[in-house]
Amino acid sequence: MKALIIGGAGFVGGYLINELLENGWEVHATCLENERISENCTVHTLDILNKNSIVDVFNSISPDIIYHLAAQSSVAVSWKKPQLTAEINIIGSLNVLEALRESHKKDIRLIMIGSGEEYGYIRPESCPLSESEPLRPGNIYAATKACQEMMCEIYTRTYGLDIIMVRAFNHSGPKQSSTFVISDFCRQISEIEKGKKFSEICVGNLSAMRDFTDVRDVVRAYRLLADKGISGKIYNIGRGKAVSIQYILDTALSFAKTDIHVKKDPERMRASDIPVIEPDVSEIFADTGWKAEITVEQTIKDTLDYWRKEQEKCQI
Ligand code: A2R
Repeated sequence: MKALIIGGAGFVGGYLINELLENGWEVHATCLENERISENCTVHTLDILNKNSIVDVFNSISPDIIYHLAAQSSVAVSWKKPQLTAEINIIGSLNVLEALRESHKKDIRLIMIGSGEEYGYIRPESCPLSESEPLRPGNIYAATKACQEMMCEIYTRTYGLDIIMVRAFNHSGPKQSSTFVISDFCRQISEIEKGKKFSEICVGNLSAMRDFTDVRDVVRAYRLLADKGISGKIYNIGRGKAVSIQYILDTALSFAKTDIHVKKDPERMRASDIPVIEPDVSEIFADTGWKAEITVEQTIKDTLDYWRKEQEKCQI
């Protein structure tokens, strides 16, 4: 199997490259000019805002599977940079779809990565959210991902393209940017342990409940979907069990080697925060047999160990 990963230099990209290589796939991955991919695959430079260069990459590789990961992937950044988020996530994804249509290669399968954020303003009683639940995005990032998915449905229906759409719920693990909550808490703890920061952890809204899956489980789902997913279908990917951010904080603090005070930081409160998001993951299980295996506690522990090693590196 030959895969092309668009946006391979990001957090998920590195894990997906390794997951596919370990399973004997030929792997090509793209990154922006200023990025690097250290994994052992063939690397191409690509900005998805340049449609013609996407066509060139598709034609030169002729992949069986394309994973589209390139995105402005942060909700927090989307509040600050809504235009940039819309440009990359909507125009960029449209460019990928157009390039695929123009390539006239109907046997390429595209796996389009969307987000659990797309569900947006849900009623708690709607959880667990099935894929048929109406989308009511609550932030710009979510709106762009919902739009990306709608465009995919149009291209599937109109041009017969083979596309699988994913709504990935929160995923985390070592190497994730500290703009995401587990990584943020673990990084702060590692800095406090090293004496680089006063022994106070800054937190935002702790009552929100989110569904966290380890990134290593998520990329296994992406691999299985290439083979077993049903064309034109949308799949939730998550654990199927939301936990509060308070629980994430308490678990991370339970691994800390020193006493840490908790400080509420108004800067970290979102302009709009949805109380509970939890998926129904029975569709992906039925079609691929996938379910999350790594516990949230393990993800937090591994992420904290990662940040501790990063602190050691800074000392050298
Ligand atoms: O923003 P950067 O410099 O970190 O680069 C990101 C890259 N990217 C682009 N690639 C090609 N053309 C563009 N115009 C463009 N703009 C940004 O996509 C980054 O290297 C990659 C996305 O990786 P992350 O931000 O680390 O996202 P992650 O966690 O790997 O999530 C993968 C997918 C995304 O579609 C998320 O929205 C979804 O899973 O949850």
